[in-house]
Amino acid sequence: MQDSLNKNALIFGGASGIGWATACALIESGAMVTIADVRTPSERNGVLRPIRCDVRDAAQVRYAVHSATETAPLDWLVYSTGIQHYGSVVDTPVEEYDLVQSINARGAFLACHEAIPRMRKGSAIVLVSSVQALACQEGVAAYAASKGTLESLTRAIAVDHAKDNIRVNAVLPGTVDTPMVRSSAERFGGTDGLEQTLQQWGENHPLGRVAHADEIARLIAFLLSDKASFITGASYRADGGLLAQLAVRL
Ligand code: BMA
Repeated sequence: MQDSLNKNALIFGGASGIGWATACALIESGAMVTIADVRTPSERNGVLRPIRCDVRDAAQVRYAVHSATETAPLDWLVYSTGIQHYGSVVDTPVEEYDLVQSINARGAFLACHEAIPRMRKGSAIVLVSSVQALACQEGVAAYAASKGTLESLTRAIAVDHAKDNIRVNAVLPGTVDTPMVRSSAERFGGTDGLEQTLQQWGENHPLGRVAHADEIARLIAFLLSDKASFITGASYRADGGLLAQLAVRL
């Protein structure tokens, strides 16, 4: 990807899962990558800069954006920070709803709020939403609502900042093999049943398996790149066919 040489990228939630896979893909294509996360990535890489950032705190988000843009404006912003809590509207304590919204959705608002004034013309943003923004399982009220917010935020930013030539798109993954999904699988399948639970969840997808994080990262890298120069305000499902399928069997 020749057009990514020396691009300045900032990835919120870049220490693991889809964010980490995206960091690796962008670094491989020649970008400089800053990761803003509460955790530090387990692997090190020379061109990767980790910054500790709790996205619930506006001052920490501002610091992360300012640090990433000290020497150059931003070309690429990815928001991949996310947690998943389970419960219906009735079961979910309001504090838990606020926590999920704050990390999954309000943090994306803060990141864009700080970053957009520091982005070049021709730059791009990807927000990592979920298929659960469009259709959902039982018992994920807070998570589904937060992912829906990301999808509509994507369109709002795309419309407002088209004049600045900043593109914004949402990626909606199905089930992906990430620490977040593994901890859900452990919760529902127990440690012993973790792999089996992941396999069962994979079988819900027409392609018959869960995704690898780098399959989502490749879509994110494409949407950031100039190859996607006429794509903005769009939502891309990468879900192994999950939402294409009705639950009706012959
Ligand atoms: C993701 C997560 C996963 C889930 C998948 C498909 O966003 O919620 O736990 O398996 O959507 O519903």
